[in-house]
Amino acid sequence: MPPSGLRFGALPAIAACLLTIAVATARAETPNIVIIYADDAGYGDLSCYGATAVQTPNIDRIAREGLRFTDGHAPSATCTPSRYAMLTGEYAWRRKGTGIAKGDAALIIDPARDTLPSILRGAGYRTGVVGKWHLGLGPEGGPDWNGDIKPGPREVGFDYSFLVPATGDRVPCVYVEDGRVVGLDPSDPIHTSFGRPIGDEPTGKDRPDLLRMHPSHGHNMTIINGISRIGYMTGGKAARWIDEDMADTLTGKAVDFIEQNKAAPFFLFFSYHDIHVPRVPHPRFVGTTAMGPRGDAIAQMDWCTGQILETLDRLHLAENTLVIWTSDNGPVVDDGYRDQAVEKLGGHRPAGPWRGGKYSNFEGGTRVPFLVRWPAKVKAGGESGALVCQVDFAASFAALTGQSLGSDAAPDSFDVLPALLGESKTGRDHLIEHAGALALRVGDWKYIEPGKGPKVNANTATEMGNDPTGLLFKLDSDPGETKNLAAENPGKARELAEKLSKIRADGRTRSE
Ligand code: NG6
Ligand code: CA
Repeated sequence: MPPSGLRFGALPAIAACLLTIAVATARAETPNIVIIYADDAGYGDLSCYGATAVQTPNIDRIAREGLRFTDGHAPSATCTPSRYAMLTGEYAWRRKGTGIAKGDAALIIDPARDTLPSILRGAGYRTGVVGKWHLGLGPEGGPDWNGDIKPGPREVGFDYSFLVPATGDRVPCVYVEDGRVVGLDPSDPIHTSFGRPIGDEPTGKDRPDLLRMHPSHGHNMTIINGISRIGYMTGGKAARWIDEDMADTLTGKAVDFIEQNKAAPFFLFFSYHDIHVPRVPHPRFVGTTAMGPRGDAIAQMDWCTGQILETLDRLHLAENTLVIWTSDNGPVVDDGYRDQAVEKLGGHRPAGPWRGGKYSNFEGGTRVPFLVRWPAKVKAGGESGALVCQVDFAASFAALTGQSLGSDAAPDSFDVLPALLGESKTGRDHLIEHAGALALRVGDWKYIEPGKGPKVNANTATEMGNDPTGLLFKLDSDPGETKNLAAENPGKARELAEKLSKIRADGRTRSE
């Protein structure tokens, strides 16, 4: 064949290719994306989901101006695995070492893999994370708090980071900005231990007289700011945070990030400490609810949300900013401090209509508040029953911004963008919920695999959903998971158990 024939023969393929690129580009959009990620906020903790004992007008505004999901999920019933799954698009239970991270854990995300921020960075976004991290920092062996702390957020796709490194109740109680402890005096280096005690600072165990908030379980090690924590810490005195100021500090950094990046498309992962323990809101929120510190922390969290919305308004960015408001796991009332959360709960139901809460295989473990607002695209005031999960953000936002995912990337993330934008009532066709055991949701059915452990967590009083032979529920007729149908419907239980085994063995659920 003459060379010219070859060229002409290739033309249709080239044209098809160009067309595909054109279509992809035409579809690609780059709104700013802000994920507001609450810690331990339950489905029933917001007034837009039915709470009456506390009002959340700013968060409610997101619901009013956007879309409110009733079957939106965190990937897991605790923090570290949920965050891991949201940022990587991979279910955390597939990876060892993704359980609740110690305060000195090494970075648990492999920097070689694609992540939600790296995908968006590839689409031209400036990416930032402000707030609770709890995904480990530093190389194997853990971080050197006194040097350059890496790998960390930068290595997994964030241009900017300002972190609570682990949790509010774990040492070290310092902020880490772009890999350095903020305000560290080099002559007072930081050391931490999660095993043997170190240093001679008082602990909650030995000096309860020094405490202004007492532990109910655990949390009896080094006392920082009058509150004993998980883990021992020495040094870093000038760098230690004041719990009361944390919400203001983090909100200030989040607002700065938006202001500094208003010209580019930006992705901000704003990860609250609220309403995790220790609940120590700023004095201006103390007593604003009748529920004690847990209710007051909800009020504070709502104020923080308002600051973000006001910033978007002030900078005329609201119209083309996609705001998601959700939580890393379900609610817990007593999570280790005697802070009156139990005594003052009254009729408030933190998990709303769902059974269980944080740590639990029941719906309360992962079914969380889930709001999406994007005025340019999403109709205001909608409600959606589509099954969606934070693990889907990677594939969905890749699709939104015209990025293609490698076959190894985000293996459990589905493109549910039409559901997230309210264009479709259908989200995923199935979902794995993860607590102690795994549960599989398909349609109205939910199967919880056999699980060891107590039926009720003795510390937190959470109903765990553990059962030695497994549980089967039909959520349309029994949303509260009260009637185990496994014995009367063994065929369905077996079918779902087999599907769950296959999902586990396959190592991925996204096929393309
Ligand atoms: C638990 C802590 C709990 C909380 C949780 C992590 C004890 C007894 N309990 O081990 O207080 O810190 O870890 O919460 O120490 S999460 O939201 O970050 O997953
Ligand atoms: Ca949490």
